[in-house]
Amino acid sequence: MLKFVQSFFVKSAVEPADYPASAYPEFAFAGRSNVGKSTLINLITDHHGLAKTSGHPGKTRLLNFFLIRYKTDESETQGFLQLTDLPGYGFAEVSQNEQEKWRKMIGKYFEQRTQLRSIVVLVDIRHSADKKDIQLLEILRLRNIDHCVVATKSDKIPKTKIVKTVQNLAKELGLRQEPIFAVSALKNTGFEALLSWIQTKLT
Ligand SMILES: Nc1nc2c(ncn2[C@@H]2O[C@H](COP(=O)(O)OP(=O)(O)O)[C@@H](O)[C@H]2O)c(=O)[nH]1
Ligand SMILES: [Mg+2]
Repeated sequence: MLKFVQSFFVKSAVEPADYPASAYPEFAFAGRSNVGKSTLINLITDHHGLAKTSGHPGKTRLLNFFLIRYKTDESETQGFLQLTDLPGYGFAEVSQNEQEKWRKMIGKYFEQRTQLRSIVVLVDIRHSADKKDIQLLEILRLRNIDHCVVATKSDKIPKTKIVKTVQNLAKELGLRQEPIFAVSALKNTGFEALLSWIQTKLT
């Protein structure tokens, strides 16, 4: 099992020239504002307050980079990886201009971040697939960028409905081989699958 031993906030950036120079394998978290990106990063790193969770959705407009020291218990190997908290999308009050800026920032990141191993796309388990999520997944498929989907807030629906809901979401989102994991930050469940999936991308 992959364990995150230590985690640090490195920096925020918009332009590629300002990204951290390190070349560690990187995993980025994307999704609508308020879907639970920062919460998920805090949970898997077991570092409360590492990524800023906010009651003001849509406020974070930067790429936030985190450095993680990890261990795996099987082989006692350790190393470093990076996580990126991508700015959320899909807020109605955000202007065309802001949306365009977001698209450019993300586009450059996908294009230029060569150590990017995979994108974790978060969707809220309570909602059926929305246009913005589908668009992002289309971009990832078109650019051949590895990705998976995490359905957040699984504590908000009855346990018995989780499997079926996740299957429906996968269909609506047009997933093919990509896995989809249901997680709950409140109940602290579902993370093992995501972590082992990240682990497979490290070597
Ligand atoms: N019930 C529940 N609430 C969650 C979960 N994950 C996140 N939240 C809440 O959703 C809100 C937005 O989370 P945040 O991580 O800031 O979302 P972000 O904008 O995507 O980074 C916060 O109030 C979190 O406490 C979850 O698994 N279950
Ligand atoms: Mg956030």
